[in-house]
Amino acid sequence: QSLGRLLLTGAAGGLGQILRDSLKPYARTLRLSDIAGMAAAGAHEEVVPCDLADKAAVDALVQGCDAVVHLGGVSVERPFEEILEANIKGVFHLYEAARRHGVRRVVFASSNHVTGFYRQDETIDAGAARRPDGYYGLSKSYGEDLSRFYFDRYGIETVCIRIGSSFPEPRDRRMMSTWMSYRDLTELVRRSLFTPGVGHTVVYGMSANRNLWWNNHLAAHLGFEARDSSEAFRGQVEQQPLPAPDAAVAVYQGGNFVKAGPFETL
Ligand code: NAI
Ligand code: 15L
Repeated sequence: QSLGRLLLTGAAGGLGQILRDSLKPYARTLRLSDIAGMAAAGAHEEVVPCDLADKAAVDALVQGCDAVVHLGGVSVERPFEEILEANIKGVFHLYEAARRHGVRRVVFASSNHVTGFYRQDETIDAGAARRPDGYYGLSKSYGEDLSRFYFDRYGIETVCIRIGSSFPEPRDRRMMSTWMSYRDLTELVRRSLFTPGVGHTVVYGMSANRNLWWNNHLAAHLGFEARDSSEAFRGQVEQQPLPAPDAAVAVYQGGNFVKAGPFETL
């Protein structure tokens, strides 16, 4: 399976650099975009710098693309004003451009922080009420609602991947549950791009870790089965000191995001 032109936003970021490489087989042309500097275009690549907060620039960016993997935006908890520009206005600009230019499929990098206030002793599925753990989580929650609206109104299909923690290795005990390998992420993105009739799907992005907090039965139609597991890293992670039992990182699924801020921006 291969697309004509696939747009990857956030291409300069941690996951963008990985997917720039791993999604190569799935599109004749990859259009890569970010506000930060990117490596020069290679074969079958186009590099198009763009600020997601600039509506006209995003409109031009999306023109000519068959599908979008939307990773761009602020990826951690920050003052609302920053999140507003990159994430909230940014995702609106992206879907408006998708509507105007007839894009039929978007993969939206949502986040576990949409449900970060659930406790680590709870198991939830994508039907659970959202409990965002900050402005960042709220912006991803908005992106999920916005993409639902663009499906209901205009038929643009979206898979929202509530990514857990996608890094080379889990960094702490919490990530033993939330970790997603780059290989598993790539496969989930591939299925999100090519599975027919996804409509509007919300799926958690994690590897086949031992203690999972999320159940993906509502996204079974994607046919995704993780191949990696954080277990391979348990020995090294458990050399770290145990956090206090009442520390946010040990209690809440969203870890320390639940206590970031408040930000005094006045
Ligand atoms: P990252 O912070 O490394 O990459 C995000 C990219 O977006 C950056 O290169 C940044 O320059 C770009 N960006 C920020 N503001 C922008 C703007 N106004 N216009 C255009 N580009 C802008 O984050 P990472 O880890 O690569 O994550 C990618 C996506 O996946 C993000 O949307 C993040 O929220 C989401 N995600 C990532 C997780 C992870 O474990 N890595 C977990 C959950 C969600
Ligand atoms: C996220 O949403 C962030 O983008 C990423 O940097 C990690 O903090 C991840 O969640 C996590 O919860 O570990």
